[in-house]
Amino acid sequence: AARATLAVPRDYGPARSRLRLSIEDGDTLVAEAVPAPDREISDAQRREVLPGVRVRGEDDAATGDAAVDDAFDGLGVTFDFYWDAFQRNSVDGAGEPLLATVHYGLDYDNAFWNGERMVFGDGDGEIFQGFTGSLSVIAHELSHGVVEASGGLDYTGQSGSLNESIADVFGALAEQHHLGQTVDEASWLIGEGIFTDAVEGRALRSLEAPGTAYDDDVLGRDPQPAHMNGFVVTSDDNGGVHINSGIPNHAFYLTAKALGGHAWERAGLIWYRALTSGTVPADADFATFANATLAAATAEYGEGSEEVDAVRAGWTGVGVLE
Ligand code: ASN
Ligand code: ZN
Repeated sequence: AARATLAVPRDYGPARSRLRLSIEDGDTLVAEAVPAPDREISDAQRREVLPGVRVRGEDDAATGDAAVDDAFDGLGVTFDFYWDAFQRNSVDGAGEPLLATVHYGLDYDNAFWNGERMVFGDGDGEIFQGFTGSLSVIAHELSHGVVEASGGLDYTGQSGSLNESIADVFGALAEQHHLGQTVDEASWLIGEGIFTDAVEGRALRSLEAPGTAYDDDVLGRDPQPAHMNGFVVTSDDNGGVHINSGIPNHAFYLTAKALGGHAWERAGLIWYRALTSGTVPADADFATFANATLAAATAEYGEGSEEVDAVRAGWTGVGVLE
């Protein structure tokens, strides 16, 4: 006889993000309820006013406006990634609607999460094209919401760099998951394709080789370090949150490469478990988060496992742990 269960499969994270409805016949999984996203895209019509005009809801057909439709599709792909990889249902783990505004501002060269929604500029057309053109950027912004819902990381100094890095890690993983890429096939880039052809650069950031994503007359050189010996002390950019994120980004890359295969399955799961463990304070520094990933790897895979070794080697490789 078939049996329906509402199971809590893991002993981490907020309970509401772990509920999973399945129907089993003996040991056979007959059916499983997979949650669906609830997306709403608004158009700021090139003004810096939020939320703008609602232009597409979950049940609406494509609009023909690339920014609207790319945002809609990118949010769906990111939603599917979080569910498939971590059984997380949306930003808050409880099916929170995914809200985005596109065509924000005039020649606006950025995208951001404002605590409630994702916001995307069109770019100035000289340096940047529209920010919805990159799945890793869309997934990065949504992941800022996941970080916030997991207790948050203060957006300054090392905790701010961790916030940025975790958004990059899951931004990259959402793209890799969508494309079915292994660690060796992945680009490890954030924001590939959003520069115009006039810019000497591949992307905004590289987890594989921080500091090499661009080197351009106008933009300058990618300032990211890949090791603590290059840590940048600055008051710009909230204490260099988009600069020093290169260090934890590269620790993740080293961990994932050591494990091989699909990065979200083990390295990504460990980072996710650490983020949602409730043991990472909002003012965590790199070492605190590194130790949380070690604890998560130990809980998930056991002491002395290759996963624990890979995580430790990742953080020692960038000079965060000894
Ligand atoms: N695109 C940037 C980010 O999401 C915006 C910012 O500086 N917060 O990190
Ligand atoms: Zn960010």
